[in-house]
Amino acid sequence: MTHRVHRLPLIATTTVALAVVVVACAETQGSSPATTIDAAATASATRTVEIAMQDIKFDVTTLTVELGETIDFEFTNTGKTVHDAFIGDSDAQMEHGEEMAHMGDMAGHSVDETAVTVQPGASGHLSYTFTERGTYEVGCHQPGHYEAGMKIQVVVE
Ligand SMILES: [Cu+2]
Repeated sequence: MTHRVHRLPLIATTTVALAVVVVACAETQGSSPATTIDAAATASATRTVEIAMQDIKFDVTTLTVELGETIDFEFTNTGKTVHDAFIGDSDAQMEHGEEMAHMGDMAGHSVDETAVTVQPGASGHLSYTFTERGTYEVGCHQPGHYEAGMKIQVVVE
């Protein structure tokens, strides 16, 4: 007796983040306004952004995020050379660039949770919560890459 294998269709990896914010409007007679929870109210959202690392650029150059939003960056290195991604403001980018330069072949000296290195053909993941308004950058700090424009401008609104 042959057992028939029923083929299940592959469910596309569509991630839909539904942020359901339920605001309970309790009428309060209190005189003092509620303590500020605005940031907390938006902090629950998580969004996945897929970015290809090419030689030598990211396929995304600008990204707008909401204050408190967490972005799951999914990098895929489609190029032929190693790339990395470091998140920070432009000052942090400069500092990180210098650190990388001084590191020489001591690469891997420290594991930085705001940076990921991705080999050709591989994928890398980075999660970051944007808690301050302003402009951030995601930069690749392989020699010459950031200078060549391999960066993403992230504007937090
Ligand atoms: Cu690069």
